[in-house]
Amino acid sequence: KNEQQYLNLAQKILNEGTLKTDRTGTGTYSLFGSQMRFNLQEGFPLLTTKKVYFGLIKSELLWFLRGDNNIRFLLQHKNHIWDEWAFKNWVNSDQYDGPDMTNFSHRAQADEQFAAIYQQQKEIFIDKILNDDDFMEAFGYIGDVYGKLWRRWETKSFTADHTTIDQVSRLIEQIKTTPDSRRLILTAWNPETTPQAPLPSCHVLSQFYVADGKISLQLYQRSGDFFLGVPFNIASYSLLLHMVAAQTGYEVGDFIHTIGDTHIYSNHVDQVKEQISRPMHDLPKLWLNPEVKSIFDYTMADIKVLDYESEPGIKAPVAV
Ligand code: UFP
Repeated sequence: KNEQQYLNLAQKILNEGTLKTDRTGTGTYSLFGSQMRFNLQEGFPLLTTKKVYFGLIKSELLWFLRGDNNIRFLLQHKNHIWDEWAFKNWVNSDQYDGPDMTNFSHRAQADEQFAAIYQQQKEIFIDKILNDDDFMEAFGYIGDVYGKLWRRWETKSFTADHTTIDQVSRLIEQIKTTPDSRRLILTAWNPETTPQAPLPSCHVLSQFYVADGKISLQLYQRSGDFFLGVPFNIASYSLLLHMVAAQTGYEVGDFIHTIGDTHIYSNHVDQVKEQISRPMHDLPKLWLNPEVKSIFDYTMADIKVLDYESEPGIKAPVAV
């Protein structure tokens, strides 16, 4: 079963991972270089050993495909997965004059009183991003990552003529015209600008491959939070592959997930053990509205997961 690979790799990280310090100060069990292969013909790999919120995956992918890198669209879809990263822009700026937010993520986990103050500031922030255009322009962007790089990569001559490259359109065109190509690449790492983003892209490179009437995708992810991030990432790129397949006339093949630093945070170990001990259900199916004629025209209602049965969600603190 597809999901078994995820559970096996989780167990392997716990057994063989090196206990390592990390940027967030949390500590992780980490392996370098891992791979899972999901045959999408066997079902859509939305994990069933815990509930994974597919709505968040959909709205985030639609946001990338819009070429958007401002969190307003996500907030309009009640998606809060990128809030902390944009919030950082604001509290580190000279326009912020609220209570001290230094190291907000750690302090909110350790101190209830601070957590309430932080929550209040976050709500102010969200409200302003949604309703104040100048504020949204000043603090809503998350830098040169996915959306921006996928659809609006700035060329060498950008400063003079504003020319950008739409990698996704080119990719779809290339798949249609030269399916045998070994250059079907989508990159999300610009060495000039990405390192300065509040969260530099985790999904650095995607490569597509066509054979036997099927299209496959391999993702290279530089860093994977195995418990919280990776289940989302598997579903997100599997969804992208389904969309690309639908728009180029191929069946779906494999989603191959290659991860560099593959880690379990030390404060997720109990949750991972709990998940490994749970029974699996059959994987759900993905439905895409067949009327949609361009990869850029999907809306939330055009994408559905059918027959999703899962064990309940498992809570765990996010390392920021
Ligand atoms: N992370 C993921 N998947 C994502 C994403 C982030 O696993 O899609 F955006 C995790 C990986 C890591 C942290 O634990 O977020 C990013 O930290 P760093 O930039 O130090 O790798």
